[in-house]
Amino acid sequence: MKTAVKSPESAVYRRGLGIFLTETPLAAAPKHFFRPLFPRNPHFPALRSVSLALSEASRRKQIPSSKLLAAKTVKPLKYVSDQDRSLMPDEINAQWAAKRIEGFAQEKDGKPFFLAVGFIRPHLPVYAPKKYFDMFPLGSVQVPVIKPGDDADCHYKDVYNSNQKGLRYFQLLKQSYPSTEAGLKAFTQAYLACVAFADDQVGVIVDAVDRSPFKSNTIIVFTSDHGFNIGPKDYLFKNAPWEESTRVPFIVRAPGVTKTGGIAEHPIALIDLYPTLAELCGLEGETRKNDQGRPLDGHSVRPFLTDPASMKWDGPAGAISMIFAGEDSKTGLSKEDLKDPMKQHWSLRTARWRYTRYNNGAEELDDHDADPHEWDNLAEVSEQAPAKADLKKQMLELIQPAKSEPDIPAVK
Ligand SMILES: [Ca+2]
Repeated sequence: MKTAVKSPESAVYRRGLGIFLTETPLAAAPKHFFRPLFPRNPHFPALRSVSLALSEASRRKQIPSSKLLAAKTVKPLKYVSDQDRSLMPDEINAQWAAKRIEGFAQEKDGKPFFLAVGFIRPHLPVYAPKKYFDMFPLGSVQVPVIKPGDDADCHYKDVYNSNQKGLRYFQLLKQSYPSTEAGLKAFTQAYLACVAFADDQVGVIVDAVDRSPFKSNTIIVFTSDHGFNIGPKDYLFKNAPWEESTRVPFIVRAPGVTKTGGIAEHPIALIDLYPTLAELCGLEGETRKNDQGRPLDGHSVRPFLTDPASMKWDGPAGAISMIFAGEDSKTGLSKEDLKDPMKQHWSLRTARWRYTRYNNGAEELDDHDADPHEWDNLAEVSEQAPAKADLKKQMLELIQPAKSEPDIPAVK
């Protein structure tokens, strides 16, 4: 098949709002540095053409391409060798944050600070400098445990068409390598390389905190907005309701509160981050800016930080994830439907169960005590009907907005 995307002569990758273009021809850079995700598929060239990337940036920022170039938000990438090259976006972010922490120390004004630092990797495309690929030789890479035909009792394909990214990417990966396992190995190696690369960047910031006067009074939280499904259920992407896609790291270092190495088992959700930080920092009072705001949701996870073995807290028994139904949907959603929480797909994870409910009413029920890979959908097993009904009730309580909310006057 032919593609409209021409084989690029320059390499491109995103840097937050900006974009790098290479000065060197693609062949001059090591292939692992700009690794093609689907090497045998022309629809996924390793690197998109400059004009395509520029037009995308232009569309996103709503600025003409010529202005982007003139404003130098698009910069050439220098690559001579791994030792002599432009920094990658995440490296720039990490170094910026480390410098900022040094700056806070020099200010000596005694004011507390909040610093949020985002990293792109291991987001697609899974590019990282070669040394991180070398840490995971292909022969040593373990791919996820996959049961053939596992997707047969799932309902994802009932609500999404085959063009949906996770379904499409898995098929493309299969087509791009001599075998599915070879494709999954290559992808997993790249994913691990990106995780190791991101881990190093986190280290740059943690080291900066530890060198600073803030070491013993700074809370560090490391988390992510989603996981990634690498192959199980013939799916390769985020945006799936299953364990690997909905699970995120949630690592907290809170001096005087957490102990090194503690692992809590109770499910929590990212909505709990804000109340947790507020409690740890002793912040009280109104959280709304004006009358349009709503009371703060979520619950502090402090009970699990002080005692990881605890299963008791003020929050719910399960964590919910919403999967946006709008992209490549088979279920015919209107523009209004896309804004309606009840028209999306939802998944609830408790300590034992995962209960998933699609917007067409189809259900999946997984018993993690017996089936950690979520291979057997028990939603139609009659003995599990009471458990399923209870999980559905818990899910609806978490999704549906409260009928009435306390009338708290907002701070002006
Ligand atoms: Ca299955």
